[in-house]
Amino acid sequence: MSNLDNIYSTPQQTVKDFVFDETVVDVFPDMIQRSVPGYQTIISTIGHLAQNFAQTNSHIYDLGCSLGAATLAMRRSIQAQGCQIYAVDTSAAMVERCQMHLSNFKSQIKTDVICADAVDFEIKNASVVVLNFTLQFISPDKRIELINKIYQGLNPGGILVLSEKLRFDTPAIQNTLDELHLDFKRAHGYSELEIAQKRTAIENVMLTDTLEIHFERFKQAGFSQFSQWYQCFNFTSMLAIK
Ligand code: GEK
Repeated sequence: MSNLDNIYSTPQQTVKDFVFDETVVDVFPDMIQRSVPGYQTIISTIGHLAQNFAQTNSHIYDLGCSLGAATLAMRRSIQAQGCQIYAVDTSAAMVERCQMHLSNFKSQIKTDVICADAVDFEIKNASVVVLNFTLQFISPDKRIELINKIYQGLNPGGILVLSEKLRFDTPAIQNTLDELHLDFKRAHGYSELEIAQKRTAIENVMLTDTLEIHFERFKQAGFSQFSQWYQCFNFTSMLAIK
């Protein structure tokens, strides 16, 4: 059982920028399930895709792993022999809890949980790379560098799974999908105060791109085969195959 997210339930004099610290780690599973439509579907599909695309003796990367939900799903489903998973996150609090969490589940697949910036982390001999709601927290000017590096580090036939919250250029679509997302959060018990304070906390920290920008970046990096495989409101998951 995870702790309930009530971080923004009481009025705060000044709402500070959101950080992935100890307080967030404590409530993270509850927070992400109640905030991201389709999160569980995306996690289990990442497991399924890893089962289909993991190559023998290759590396699997979960960049921005948080508590390791995608890593766990992949460890459960990969059957290819000799795979090594690297779960990477910049938050020391996340990495520590992720290590504890993963150690509760037995697996044949070697897994290293590492506190590092995905932008600086070496990617090589990769068959599966996951950026599950991480790229939106990376500085926009570093994003192309990261996607380039992933493309270069992927083996032929390897995949990148990229899940993101989307921004839309058309105001009516932006407002409608945003409102549907807010209704999703209300339906999961978040109050107007919690929604408003979280919005203030995250607005300088999570900078979303349009679908067109993501696709353009894939192309620039060298991917010629990519698509969304999932969208619910303003949340999507994309698949790019080298
Ligand atoms: C999940 N993937 O449950 N390098 C590595 N990690 C980073 C970086 C960076 N430059 N910047 C931020 N992070 C997870 C959910 S959460 C999404 C991912 C969310 C990390 C950050 O510390 C946090 O743990 C994670 O990316 C984003 O499948 O909270 O909306």
